[in-house]
Amino acid sequence: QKLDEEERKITVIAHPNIALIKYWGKASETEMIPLNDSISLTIDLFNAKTTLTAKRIDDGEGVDDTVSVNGTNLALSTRFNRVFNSVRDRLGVQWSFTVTSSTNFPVAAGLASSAAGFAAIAFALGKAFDLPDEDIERWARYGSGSASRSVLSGLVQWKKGDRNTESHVVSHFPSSHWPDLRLIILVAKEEEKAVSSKEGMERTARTSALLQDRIRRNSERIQGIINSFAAHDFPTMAELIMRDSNEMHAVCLDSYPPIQYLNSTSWSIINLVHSFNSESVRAAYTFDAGPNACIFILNEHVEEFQTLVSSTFSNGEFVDKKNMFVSTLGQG
Ligand code: 2P0
Repeated sequence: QKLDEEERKITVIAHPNIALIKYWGKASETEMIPLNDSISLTIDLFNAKTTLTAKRIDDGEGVDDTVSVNGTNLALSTRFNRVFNSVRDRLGVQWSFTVTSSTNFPVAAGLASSAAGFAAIAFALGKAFDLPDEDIERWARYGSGSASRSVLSGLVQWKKGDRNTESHVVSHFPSSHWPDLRLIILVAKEEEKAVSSKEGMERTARTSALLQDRIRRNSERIQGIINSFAAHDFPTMAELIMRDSNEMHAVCLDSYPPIQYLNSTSWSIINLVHSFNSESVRAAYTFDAGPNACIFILNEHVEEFQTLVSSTFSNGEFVDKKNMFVSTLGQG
C-alpha cells in the first residue's frame, strides 16, 4: 500500500525452513557468505506475519527504526542495522522503518524464528519499494543466513557463491512435486542454553579440521538430494539427510571447546528412527543447533511413527502426541 510518496505499508508472511543439507560455517560474517551450499524445504505449519511501515525522512533528520516481535520491542542488533542501512543505501533517500512481527510458532517448539522473521522483513522491504528478488535475498541473508532460503518456495538451494553478489538461492522443484512428504517436529526439552549458531559456526570454522572434509563432500550431497527428490526416492534422500545431520553435529564435537546440541532425548530419537527403519528406510531425522528432532516421513507412515514415539518415552515427554507437530513442506 503506497499511502503517498512519504509512506508505505505492507503485510507479508514467511515460513521457517528446515535444511536437508546444512549450512555450518561462514567464509565472511560481514557479507554472510557460507562455506558450503545448503538445501531446504519450508515448514508450512509455522509462519512469521510481518507488517512494515516505511516513512520518508528529511535530510538531517535521524533515522528511527523499530522492530517488535510478538509484542516485545527488540534492541536492534548489528544484523537489523545492516539490513536497514543496506536498504537505505539502495534507495538513495532516507526512510525510517517500523516492523511489527508475530509468529505462530508454539513457544515450546523452540524453533529458530530468525529465518522466517528476516525473510518476511526482506520480502516486505523489497515489495514496498518494487525492488528485484536479488535485493530481497541479500537482505534476508544479511539478517540470518538461513533466511535467504525462506524467500523462495519448494526445494531451495542456497548457492554459496564466492562474492557478495554471487551468493544466491534457487528453487529446484515446487512444493507440489512431492505432496506426500511431511515433517514431524519433536520438541525435546532443552536443559541449558545452547551456543548460538553464529558463535558455534565461528568456533567450528576456526578450530575443526574435520570441517574441511565435510565441505569436500558438499556438492555431491546436494546433487544427491536434488536427484532423490526428483525421483521421489525416499530411502536415498533419507540416508543423505541423516548422514548430513550426523556430520554437522560431528564437526560441532570436533570444535574446540566442543559444542554439543543433542541431548539424551535426541539420541533416543535417533536410535528409534534407525529401529523404525530396520526393514526399509521410512523416516529421516535431522537436528539444527538444538535438541529438537525434525523427522522427514511420508504421510502414510506418520500415524505409526507418532504412536511409536508416544509409547517409547517412559517419562511421558511425547504422550498423546504432546510436543509433536506435523507439517507439510515447501510452500514458501
Ligand atoms: C541450517 N542452521 O542450514 C543450519 C543448520 C542451524 C543448523 O542456519 O549466523 O540463524 O544467522 O547465518 O542462519 C541457523 O543459523 O545463522 C542455521 P546466521 P542462522 O539451517
